[in-house]
This record gives sequence, C-alpha cells and structure tokens, in this order.
Amino acid sequence: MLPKKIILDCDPGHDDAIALLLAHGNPDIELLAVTTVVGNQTLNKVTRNALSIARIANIHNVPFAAGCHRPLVRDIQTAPAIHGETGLDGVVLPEPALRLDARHAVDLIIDIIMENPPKSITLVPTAGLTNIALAARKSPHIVERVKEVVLMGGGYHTGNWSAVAEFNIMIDPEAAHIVFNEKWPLTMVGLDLTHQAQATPDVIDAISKIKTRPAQFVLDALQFYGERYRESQYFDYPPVHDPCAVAYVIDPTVMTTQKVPVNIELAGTLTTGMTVADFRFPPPKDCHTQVAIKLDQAKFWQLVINALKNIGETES
Ligand SMILES: [Ca+2]
Repeated sequence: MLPKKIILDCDPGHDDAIALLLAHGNPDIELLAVTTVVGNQTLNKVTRNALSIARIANIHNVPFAAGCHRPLVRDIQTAPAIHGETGLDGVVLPEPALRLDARHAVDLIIDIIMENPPKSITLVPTAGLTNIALAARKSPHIVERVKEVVLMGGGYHTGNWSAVAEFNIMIDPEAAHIVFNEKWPLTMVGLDLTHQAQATPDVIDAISKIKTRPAQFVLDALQFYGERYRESQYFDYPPVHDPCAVAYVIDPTVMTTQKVPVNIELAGTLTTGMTVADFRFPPPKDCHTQVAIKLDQAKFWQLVINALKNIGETES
C-alpha cells in the first residue's frame, strides 16, 4: 500500500506535537509539509515550536511554512491556560535547525495540492482553519483535487471554549464555515471522540519504557499538559486531541464515524462557533461530512507508541 500523503496544519501545542511525531513515525504516512497558524499561541511561537519539534524528532526534507498570524475576522485568542506562555510549556525546546520555507503556508498548501495527482492529498488541520479557508478561497480549484480533509475540531455534544463550541472552531468560525461548506469529503474528529483519547497511567508507563529523546519529550509534554487539564477542566488524565486526526488517516478503523451534515453557527448570541450536526436520519445523498464517534483506545495508543519506537533515538 502506498503511504498516504498529508499536510499537517497545526499550532503546536502539546497535542499537535504528538500529532506531528505520529505522522513522522508512522510508515503509512508521507508527511509532505507542516504549516502553522495562530491558535494555541501567536504565530511566531507556534512556528518556532514546530521547528523545535522537527529537531527533536530528526525531521528533515519536509517543508515547514508559517501561515496566518490572525483569524479572518475576529481578534486573536490563544490558550495559555492549557499550553502555557510559549504554547509548549513544560518541555526544553532546542534551537531549530530547519529553516522555514520562504512561502506563506497558504501558498505552500496550494502548490503541493496542484503538484500532486488529483485526490492524493489529505489535509489534516489540527488548529484554527484560517490557512485552509484562505487556500480554498485563493485557489478554489484545489477543493476538488483534495482527497479529504480530516480535522481536529468541534464536537456534536461537547464544547470546551464555550458551552457548545470547541477552541479550533471558535477562534475562527468564519474560516471554519468556509472549510465545512466546501464540497471536499470532510471528517470532523471532535471533542466527542478526542475526550476518549486520554493519556492514562498505563499509556505513560508504555511510553516511559521507550527511553529515547522523542519519547522523553512526549512524557514531559504530557506531564505539563496533564497538570493544566487537571487544574482547569478537572480531567483525571489529559485528552490528547490532535493525534486522533492523524490516526484516522493512518487507519480509519481506529474510530467509528457517521455521515452527518455539519455547519458552523456564525450568528448565535450564545452559540457562535458551534458545529451544528444534523443527526436526523437519513442524511442527504450529497452529504460530504462525517463525524467521529467512538475511539478504539488500544489501537490508537499502539499507533502512537509504535511511531515513537520507529523514530528511535535522535541526537541531542
Ligand atoms: Ca492544535
């Protein structure tokens, strides 16, 4: 089987970091680019974090590009309560060794989609959707060339940034509206699913046995991230959102999904940024969106652990 070609659009971020390691360490994924966007922290901070993770994991020959420094319409909102002032507090980050691609992330995304055969690229956004929305607006012909969009964001029952909205959607709901309404196949890996992906003590134990620099980085990241989730949202163990989207691309049987129309609330007084999922049956024939429902936790964590083992030891 040919590896699946993906572009990871992210805002590292503790769980983005693990998503990046999973994509890099899994042999069924070909990571064509990493693009960054304002989200968990400012664009400069998350971009530097992405480059530092590349050094920790020995990622070479993959272009990294910085994208949008603010949402389309709204003011910037970041998430220091979960990710700290750097966006990746709790870990020691090395000076980046890779240099950024000179292109804007939006242009890099468009270039890669156009250079590759139709329906061969999967977009995996694990942040606000500003870059992806702008790419679709700048070059509308990319939409039919993308194989699918598998994003971490939203939730059909659960919010975390408001009563009903999730952070990645709520920080740029207009961008999310664009991305959910384009006719590419779209899988929403939302909070309903990712709250099942908690880094429990047995997971931590399995990762601590790997004893490599990238594995230690993940342990340090989960330590900080777990404390913040305990303090701010009373989780016993932290939900590791972003790698769930990568895991679905690797092996769709890692979760169950349901075809459901989803749209983004833009005008609500209480519900802006809500991913409104219409579970009335049957779904329309032209429904191009689906939502992730139930995670196979053992299979998911095995993918993460295997990726760390594949990456192996890296230079310090
Ligand atoms: Ca993220």
